[in-house]
Amino acid sequence: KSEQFNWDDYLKETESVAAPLHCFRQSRIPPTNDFKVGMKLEARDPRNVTSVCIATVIGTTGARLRLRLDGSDNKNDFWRLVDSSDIQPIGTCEKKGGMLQPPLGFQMNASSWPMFLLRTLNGAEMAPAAFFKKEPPKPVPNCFKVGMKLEAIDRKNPYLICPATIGDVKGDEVFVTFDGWRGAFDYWCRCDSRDIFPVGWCSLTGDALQPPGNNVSITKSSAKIQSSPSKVTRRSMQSPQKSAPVPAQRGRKPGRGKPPGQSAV
Ligand code: MLY
Repeated sequence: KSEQFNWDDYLKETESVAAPLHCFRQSRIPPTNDFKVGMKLEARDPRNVTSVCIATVIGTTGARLRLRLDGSDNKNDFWRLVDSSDIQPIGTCEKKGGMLQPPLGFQMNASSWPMFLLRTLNGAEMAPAAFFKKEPPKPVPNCFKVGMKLEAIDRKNPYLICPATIGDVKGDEVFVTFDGWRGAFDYWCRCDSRDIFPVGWCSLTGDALQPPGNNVSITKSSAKIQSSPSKVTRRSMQSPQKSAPVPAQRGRKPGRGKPPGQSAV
């Protein structure tokens, strides 16, 4: 039996088409990932994007790196493509006349930063410049259409790449809906976002593509009722799921349960 997710079958089942390659800001052939765990590089702090910090490669997955900022905790890891403009070889910042900054939430006294920086770089294995690939050019204009299929990063669980459908298009933005997840993980992003990939991306990079959520039938309807008045209406129209993935985040009271983004798989 073929329990494994297969795009060809799935596109037929859902009578849908894959978004064309040229819609995406991704290279046609995914860049090779030569990075090794433990290597250091410079990375823009995702929580404070004006800062360039030192990061360590914690893991690699497909064309992406799992990164942790030196001096930060282990609760704020983030993932970047090897051709992301958010990462660069060590020394780049200084060459450009900039200064390396402590990460947001630097665990030590701010005054210890200069010494921390020296120590963290001393004897470190620095990722060679050749490992960093040039970011692909922006696709213009937005050529996504409602109903097109793609692979997208689950922003609440950013290590996951999942089958998704374009639910709406507005100007340079697209609404990414996650197949079988009843709207709980959907988001708007720019059409040139690095978080969305063409169908087949994961099989090229060797990344594990998540299967759609339980209620796959919803995918068809969500693609067809794209112009429904609101997300709330659409959600209430859907039948309950066997194992509800997660309550809608916006209705969540703070201090109860797991914070968004920390939910276990
Ligand atoms: N088990 C977690 C993660 C769900 C992931 C959903 N993605 C794949 C769209 C949860 O239910 O919150």
